[in-house]
Amino acid sequence: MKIQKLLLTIVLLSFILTKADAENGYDLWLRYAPVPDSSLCNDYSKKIGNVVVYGQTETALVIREEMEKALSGLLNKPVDISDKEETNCGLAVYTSVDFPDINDSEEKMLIENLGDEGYLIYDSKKLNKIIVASKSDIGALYGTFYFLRLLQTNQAIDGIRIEEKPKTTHRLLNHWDNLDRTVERGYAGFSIWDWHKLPDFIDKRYIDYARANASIGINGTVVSNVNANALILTTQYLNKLAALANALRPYGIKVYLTARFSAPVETGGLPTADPLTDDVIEWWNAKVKEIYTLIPDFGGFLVKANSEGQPGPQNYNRTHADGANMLAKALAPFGGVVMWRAFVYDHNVPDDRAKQAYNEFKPLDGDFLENVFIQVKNGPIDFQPREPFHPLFGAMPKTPLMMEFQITQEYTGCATHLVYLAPMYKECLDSDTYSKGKGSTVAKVIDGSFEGHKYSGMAGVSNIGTDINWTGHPFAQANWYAFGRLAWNTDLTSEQIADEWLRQTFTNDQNFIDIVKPIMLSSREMMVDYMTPLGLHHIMARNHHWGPGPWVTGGRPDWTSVYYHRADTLGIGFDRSSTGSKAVDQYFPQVKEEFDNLVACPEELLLWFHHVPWDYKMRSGNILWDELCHHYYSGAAEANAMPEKWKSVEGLIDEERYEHVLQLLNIQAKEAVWWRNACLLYFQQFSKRPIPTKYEQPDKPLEYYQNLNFRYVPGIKN
Ligand code: BDP
Repeated sequence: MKIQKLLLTIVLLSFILTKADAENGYDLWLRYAPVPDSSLCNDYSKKIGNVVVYGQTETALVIREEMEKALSGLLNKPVDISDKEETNCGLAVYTSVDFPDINDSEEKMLIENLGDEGYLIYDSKKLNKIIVASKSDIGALYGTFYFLRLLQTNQAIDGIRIEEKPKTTHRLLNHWDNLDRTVERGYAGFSIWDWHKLPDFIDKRYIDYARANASIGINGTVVSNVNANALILTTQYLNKLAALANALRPYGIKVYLTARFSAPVETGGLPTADPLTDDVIEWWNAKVKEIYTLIPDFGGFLVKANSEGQPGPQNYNRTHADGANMLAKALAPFGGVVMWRAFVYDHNVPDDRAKQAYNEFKPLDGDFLENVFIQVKNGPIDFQPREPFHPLFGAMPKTPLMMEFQITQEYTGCATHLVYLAPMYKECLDSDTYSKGKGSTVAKVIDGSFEGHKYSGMAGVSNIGTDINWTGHPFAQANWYAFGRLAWNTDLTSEQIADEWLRQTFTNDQNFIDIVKPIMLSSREMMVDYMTPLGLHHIMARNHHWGPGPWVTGGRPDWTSVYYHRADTLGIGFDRSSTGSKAVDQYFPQVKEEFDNLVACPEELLLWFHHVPWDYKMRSGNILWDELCHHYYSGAAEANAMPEKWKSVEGLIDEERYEHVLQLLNIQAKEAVWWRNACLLYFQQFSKRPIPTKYEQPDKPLEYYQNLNFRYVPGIKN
């Protein structure tokens, strides 16, 4: 009797524990929860029947494993995956075109045309089965994930036909991870790269990281910080990197490194890192050779040079092109690329910081070798909640430009604010540069189709860390997901991505989707409203960048807030018009005209481009000051309404994540009010106007906010 009781307790306990474990967020959007609708589940079971995944490569093995895990979960019964044809097989995955079934068929040509990463999924009446097929095993892996997404989001699969290929060749995460495992601007714990235990210990996390990335089409990872440490290039670390590369390879993910420009001096013992010096060229050639001996498919280098104190070719009076090409020549024989960042600005140049990258790089268009990308942040300053698109997009037609988005929420609420960033990414991608006439969107510039560039790409600064749920905020997973989906296909909408992410990550329950999707979709605009409305930017606290700091002054001007908002008794905003800093001149005429003209300028960018009087009449009829108050108050009000909205989903999802999100929403609500009060009280000193009486007035004076001081905010070295 006693034993029976004990056994029962163990069973119950393990049930409770697995349940808790199952919903801590670790599984991301790959939860493979049972299909809730039993008739749909039966349909799937009947249709899919037995499954065959052809091929014996490591990737084919990975596909079999993923299929087994996914189908057993979704169909709620053990599903066997075979590597040879069985009778009544309803689903077949082909990892190359050399299989009898698709030989000579019209599909074969199509599959070839979809390229190495593309795939075709179709319901073949002739063969009486669903086929997932690609020229390569990696393409078949991507196709598998697509198919599984259909099931996870409970779509019909009868008669399906899907042709997919990525819009860009390089879809990369950029980890700003240091070798000591701190993460610059990381809010989800420490770096997942356990350098100390590599190469002998392969953390299961690496595999799950690879699965998650492959499922959204990410095909590369820069594992080290752009503020680089030359140590990563030493043989000791390269051996560790090789082990990591081996773990990620079956999932189609290549490893890349940041290259510290002064590495030949720091670890090579040379007296100089001048890129036109023979010894330096030889050092890099030998280093690259060594890397490729260990990692035959190494992706290449990402370089932050002559920016924020990082060394670069300008230390030796050489150009960015001299530096980038020297590395590119070393990498070219092995198929590697250089991603040279355009994020450069110099405090010695008294010019508007927003103009400097364009001024530096535009004249170099045509000087870079074929395997050099210029990697450009979405906007001309620095990942602010809202920026206009970077004027370099469209301005360097001879050079492939790689988009750099920030996924980690350095300026968008760290890991405590629910801010879905897809609308921000889309706003930039959909912006019309007019570089080739109307319709020359940023998306088209970066996909390389205008000029037929061999390479094209998108990079996202990762928000991943050792937190059990990877990203800190459960909803921050959506930003990782959205980045990958958009890097694959810039045409997807924020709404589509939110929908599929929610269904896979939480539930297909329509009640839940109807409540939470609108929260996600409006969250970015809400955050802009309570942080930096109407084109304000760079008014966050110094160094850690968490919370408001419109009063930040002193030190180098372009690291202060007053440099950017320019509030005075007359008005507020940075005059970048043709009578101001002339930053508008860097855009093509149609865009310039719009931004330059006070009346035509989109109000959401007004204070980015113009210094505007406090009593300027806005489109709403409000004067500017009242409109500013309106935005700050409506943003904070929306944030404060979120916890209540979220409470209405209680019981529709697991308790663990429900509670986790609720607590974070309460933090966000508080912090939105903090931003609102601090900014309005500060700007009020200049506007000398009241906060309209209809609003709840700030309950603390400005000094209170100015005196707040925080130590040990995550994301920086303290
Ligand atoms: C800034 C970050 C800084 C990065 C820099 C960069 O504050 O930590 O090193 O971007 O992109 O936004 O290089």
